[in-house]
Amino acid sequence: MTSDADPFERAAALRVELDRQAYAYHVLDSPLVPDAEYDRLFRELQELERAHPECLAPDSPTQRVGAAPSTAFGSVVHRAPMLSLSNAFADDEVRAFDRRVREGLDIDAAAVDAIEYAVEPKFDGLAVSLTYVDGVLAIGATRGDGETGEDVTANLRTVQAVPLRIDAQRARLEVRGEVLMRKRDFARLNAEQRARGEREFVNPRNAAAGSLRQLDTRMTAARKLWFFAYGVVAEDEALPATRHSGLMDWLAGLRFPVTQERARVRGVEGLLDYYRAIGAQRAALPYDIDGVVYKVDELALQQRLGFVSRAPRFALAHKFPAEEALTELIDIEVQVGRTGALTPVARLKPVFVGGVTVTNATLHNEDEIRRKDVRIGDTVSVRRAGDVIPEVVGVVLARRPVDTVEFTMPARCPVCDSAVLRGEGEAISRCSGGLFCAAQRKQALLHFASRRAMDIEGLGEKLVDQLVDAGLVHTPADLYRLPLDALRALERMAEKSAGNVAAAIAASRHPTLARFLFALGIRNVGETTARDLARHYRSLGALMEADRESLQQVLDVGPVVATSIAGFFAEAHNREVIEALLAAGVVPQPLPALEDAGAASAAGIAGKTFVLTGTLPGLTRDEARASIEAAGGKVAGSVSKKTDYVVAGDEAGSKLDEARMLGLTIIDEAALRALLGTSRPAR
Ligand code: JCF
Repeated sequence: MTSDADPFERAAALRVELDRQAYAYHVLDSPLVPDAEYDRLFRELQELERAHPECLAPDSPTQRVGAAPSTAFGSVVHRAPMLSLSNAFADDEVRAFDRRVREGLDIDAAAVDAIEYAVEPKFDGLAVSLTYVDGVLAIGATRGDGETGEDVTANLRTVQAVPLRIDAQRARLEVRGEVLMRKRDFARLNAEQRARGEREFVNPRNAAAGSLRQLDTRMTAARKLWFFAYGVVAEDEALPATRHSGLMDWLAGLRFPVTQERARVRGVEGLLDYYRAIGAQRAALPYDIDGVVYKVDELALQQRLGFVSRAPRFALAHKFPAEEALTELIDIEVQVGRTGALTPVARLKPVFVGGVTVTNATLHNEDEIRRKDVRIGDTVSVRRAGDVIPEVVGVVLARRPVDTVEFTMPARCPVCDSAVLRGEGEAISRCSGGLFCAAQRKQALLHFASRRAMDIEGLGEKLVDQLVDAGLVHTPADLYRLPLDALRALERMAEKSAGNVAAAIAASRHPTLARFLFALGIRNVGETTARDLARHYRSLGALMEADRESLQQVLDVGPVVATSIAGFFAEAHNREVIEALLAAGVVPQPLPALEDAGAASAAGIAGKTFVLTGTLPGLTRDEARASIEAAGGKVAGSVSKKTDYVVAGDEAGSKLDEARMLGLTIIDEAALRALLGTSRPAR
């Protein structure tokens, strides 16, 4: 919308737009824009009407509290209006609130901690009223416009957290609270919607609203909704408490769900401390909240303070910064992650969201971009919740310019120019550059050096970062050509540890073929597959020449694994790295077959006592026994304190339980094979 010099025209345009958005939100349960965008336009209209009272119109959206009730449900006229709360965003507004409260109660200005407040999270759901007559839930209603709501009694009866009957000795009780959908149930619902090819909900609140307002209450019942009580309407009968917090305790005693996060604090500093504490917990809470609510705790004081127009003077909603905002998507770039995954990232016109200025947001993958129909040049909705990476959640199609550009995943890695591959049925595209790709280098080096691969002690994350950032190491082969001086020169590298690392690198020159293959970091080749490949091909050269058909002869290697192995060795960069490793003196040793494990002088096994229990996936009991004995170990029939290892397979029974009781070392087949296949003692 363009800004217009004529306030009448601008106000009219804002009303049309706000009505359109409100209809989509309240009646269709399908918002067009984030709440913050609606609020922004709403405030603009409010300010315009304040500055130019001649523009004010009785049909302005500013003149009502909520939306018109939809016609699908019967209506309920609230006995006492369902009010809204005054909002605050900044600390200063909270200070002003506390000051007004104290002034309104004629409290000495110096008594800053005079007021005790009941505080709780502000649930991001929809407000409802529950009326119990003679202890039985008789009427359940939405807030509607505050005066008249929808009769959703039958729907609310399906909500498990709402008591249908209460043990209160009163003719009539009206409890108010919030219906919401917990995050976990929301995620599950959307996954189901997606699987059925149906529309997903934008957020838990809209899902809750859509679920509660189902004409078929079986639909409501199928969606898991939750309820929190936060108030009691004072009627003829005296209230059983003198404080708000006491009322909440009473409601809890009647089995109404009340939040665990509620508290009582003193003074404005208490309010602000609570705000920050809940803000820090926000992402971890099982339900969405959009701020915190402060209420003067003492009911008598609440009554003295009274109301301003539509909101109580004794309460305040202190809102968190909006987690969603609109901005322009300037470009889509592709980032290469540490595992080679290519992630499309949106470059955005800077926007303040979730309390920070955001300029990049993830688009996850190619399919997500298609599904959301995001194009370069679009106005998009960006979400940043907690410390989670900001993401593009959707497009405002109504604002799409004519010249948007669609995104295509590049065919070659933007970092290393290797081919980009995307497996059938997979969402993620990956760079096939492996060890060669700079973006993957650090992770690949760490994996290469890890204990179960080349086992280079001391080559951890910090050192790898330094080596790569200094341009000293591009591929694992470079490790074996590192001058000691270069290591010494690195920051915080003491003389002794530089020597230790150099020694560890040198000592890793004779890995088993299996460890070497595992260290290469071929996708889908874990320790077990690496060992099976080593046993099958016996030499690196033979494996490198193997085609997909031959590879599938290997135990447990199917088409997917065969493709990734063949693909890895087909990439010229990977062959170069391997050649460089060999040239640098790295000589993989063929894995000794199980039957000649004894020849490997298995120090991890000689003299040790083993107990076998359960079914091992790839070895019979006799094979395992023979291999252990060939390596100088003993196999016992029962577990005792003298047992060194319990080898547990599937459906291991009481021996495993005993082993746990005795705190013995329990290993699986892979670990047994590792012991058999290495000449080093187990650690
Ligand atoms: O979300 C809440 N915790 C909450 C919302 C608590 C309240 O006491 C409220 C509310 C919304 C309106 N009171 C009103 C009047």
